Amino acid sequence: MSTRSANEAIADMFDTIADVLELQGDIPYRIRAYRNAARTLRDLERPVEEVASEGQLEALPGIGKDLAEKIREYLRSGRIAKYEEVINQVPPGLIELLHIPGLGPKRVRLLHERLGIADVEDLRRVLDQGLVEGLPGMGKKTVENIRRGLAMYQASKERMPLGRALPIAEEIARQIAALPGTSQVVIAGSARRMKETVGDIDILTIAADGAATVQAFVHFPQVKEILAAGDTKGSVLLHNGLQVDLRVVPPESYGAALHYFTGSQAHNIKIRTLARERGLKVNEYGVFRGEKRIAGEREEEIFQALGMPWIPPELREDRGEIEAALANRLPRLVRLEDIRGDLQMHSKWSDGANTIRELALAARALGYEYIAITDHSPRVRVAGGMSIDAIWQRQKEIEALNAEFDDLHILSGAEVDILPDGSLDYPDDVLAALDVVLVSIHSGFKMSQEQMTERILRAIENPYVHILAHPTGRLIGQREPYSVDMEVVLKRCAELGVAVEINGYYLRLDLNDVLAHRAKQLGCTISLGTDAHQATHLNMMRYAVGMARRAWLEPEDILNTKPLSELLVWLRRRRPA
Ligand code: DGT
Ligand code: CA
Ligand code: CA
Ligand code: ZN
Repeated sequence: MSTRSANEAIADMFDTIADVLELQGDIPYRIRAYRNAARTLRDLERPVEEVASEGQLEALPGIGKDLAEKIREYLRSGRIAKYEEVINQVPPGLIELLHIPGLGPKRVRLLHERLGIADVEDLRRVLDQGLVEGLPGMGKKTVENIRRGLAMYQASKERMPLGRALPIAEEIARQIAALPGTSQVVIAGSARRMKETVGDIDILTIAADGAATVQAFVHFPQVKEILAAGDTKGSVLLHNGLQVDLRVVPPESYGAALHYFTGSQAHNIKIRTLARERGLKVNEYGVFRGEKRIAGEREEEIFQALGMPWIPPELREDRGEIEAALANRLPRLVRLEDIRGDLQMHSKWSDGANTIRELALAARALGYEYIAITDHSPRVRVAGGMSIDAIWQRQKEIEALNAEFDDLHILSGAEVDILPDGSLDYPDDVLAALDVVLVSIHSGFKMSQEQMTERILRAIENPYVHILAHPTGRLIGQREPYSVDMEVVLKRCAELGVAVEINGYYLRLDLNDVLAHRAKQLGCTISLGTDAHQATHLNMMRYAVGMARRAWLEPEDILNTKPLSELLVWLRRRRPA
């Protein structure tokens, strides 16, 4: 049995081929083909073997004849000749260097040729010795950027984005649930709190035979290394680098253990202090008065014993949730079921992999009432931005689909680039013809805070703008937010009635929880969008909702909890008559 899914193994090989081609300065479209195929395989929700056996590989987005043949080669032989050929052409450490923010292939090649660096260790050394500054194109600022990129890269190796870790954890949890004698398998820790990145995964279960359950767990095919294996606890490192801890807990303290291992640590500490003030003791076995256990079986009882209602995990960060619970003032948090549509996605008209019809069918399957198709504007050239002519053609396609579907309404939208001077990438008469206008920044990140703030303020002043998308531009583990005064921007959005986005794409999660909470306080409306570039990405709405819940948001705070009729009114509200 293979230790990893073929989907993941092939995706990794395609990515590595792309990396090497990039280092060798190959043609961009060839590099992009491998990257797109890798993304398709990672997002594919069933085994690629199945697709291959149905003869449907070529029907997958971004998989042509040549790449399909490479996939079949792997499924036949466990190898891809092209992969083996290219990895022998460069030192492996050089490929890793490509993943450091601020270091493109050109710079890696330069550092390799001039300073002989071959891996991350070498890079750190030459940076510390001041050898990089002064090389062609390596000014003080660039070097500082590389230094920050290296720090971010190292931090990101220790924490995995939630959107990568959670599906892996859920698969492991399913496997544990399928073992004989297990029940109530649950993912606790930061993943249950929907934190944007996780250090490791914590799983709890009840089991008839603890030792046997732990043994089965540490021998799952995904496991690379066993870190610990006892009667009630197992800890493993998976091939993909994620650590998973399993704890077998007795039924009578299941609720207490779930509360304890959900954390956060800060929340736990505050709960324990509060308990002590009331003459109680709380630990992972229960709530105790003296020697007597007064609660422990269900999580709800733990809170009840302390005189408060159950607190949703996403709030448990010691950010005022315990005080709110004691005062019976917890928010009625938004749930995934409250979301009636998705307000950011890309179709084949720009850089999406699916047609509008395919996106619409996927959205219907999710039970949505509406979606906004928000293809890029022309300036975002890497994303195949839409010409004005293309907008009119796309409009016809949308009208036809709207005539065909009576249970889903497709809004014609665009994600319009904010140019460096704050003007927009389409003229007003084009914006006026769109149902939904998102604006966002895709280039020219390096400005002073003052300039960037001015740029965004000017953009949202335009009366056709509805939503400020991925407002800070950060990419988790890859790119810091650009420098911008969000306090000023959010205030102005609230005044103008421009919504701000929580982008649910797992590497963005932008606004994050803290900023989204501030946006609510300032009176902003929040829009949730997945920024899907293929239909399967629509499932990432759960991460947007997770961020919203961590921000204490209620259904009323969110634009796309509105029924279609109300949404349409909202969209027309700011427009000139
Ligand atoms: P992570 O893994 O870094 O993303 O964050 P968590 O919150 O999952 O932390 P982790 O895995 O170290 O521990 C899981 C939970 O167990 C944590 O949220 C709270 C609880 N816990 C672990 N160690 C301690 C501790 O020393 N004191 C307290 N009060 N709680 C702890
Ligand atoms: Ca954890
Ligand atoms: Ca842990
Ligand atoms: Zn975008």
